[in-house]
Amino acid sequence: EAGPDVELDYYNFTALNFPDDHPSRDSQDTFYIDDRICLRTQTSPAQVRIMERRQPPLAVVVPGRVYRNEAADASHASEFYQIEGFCVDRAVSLADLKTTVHQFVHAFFGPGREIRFRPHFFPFTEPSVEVDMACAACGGAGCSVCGRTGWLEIMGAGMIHPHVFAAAGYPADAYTGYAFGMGIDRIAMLRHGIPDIRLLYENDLRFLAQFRGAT
Ligand code: 2U9
Repeated sequence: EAGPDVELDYYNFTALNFPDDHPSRDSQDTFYIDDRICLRTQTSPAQVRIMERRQPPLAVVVPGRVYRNEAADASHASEFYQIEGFCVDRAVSLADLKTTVHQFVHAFFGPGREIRFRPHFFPFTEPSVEVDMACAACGGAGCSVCGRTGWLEIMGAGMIHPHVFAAAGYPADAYTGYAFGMGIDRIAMLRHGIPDIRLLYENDLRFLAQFRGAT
């Protein structure tokens, strides 16, 4: 599924339980068209729109372009891609989230890759976690690729906040759901050893030729 790149700040922030004074609402971080309309900073607003239209059980992924008003460097671009997924039903648990993430990591990065959940905070999930996978360059011992930690951050995730269900019009306490989000660019960089995100956007054929036939 997809949603609009140009979003109401209601879907991008308010329905996702961001407080009115949250720093990411600032025009230093978000591109505004006018005082109600912005370029989406994540794909989650599309998922709120899906929940408004459809009742659980739901299992949906939303890939798409997102926008951030911040300086570009080797790991940040003002436009990049995310893929977010969510699953809502009666009795969906954090264990279901962990199993799903584990299966993704094994399929995409190879079997036997360890993952860990670190506690984190997002307005739209509670509890929230960041997910790390063991660094393949050093096998977890610590090296320059993983900043000596042995771990690489690959996504954020958590259990959907009850305020988000309320914004979508779901009855209180009827459902639970997990959600996850990752930067596609970052995941591709880790998989292919790409050192600078900007290489993905320059369309230099000498860079692109190495991916001929790649999956
Ligand atoms: C709904 C409710 C909750 C999606 C989620 C993240 C955590 C997350 C970042 C990863 C790197 C954005 O590209 S990034 O900067 N995303 O950490 N996203 S949970 O949560 C949702 C989605 C939809 C209705």
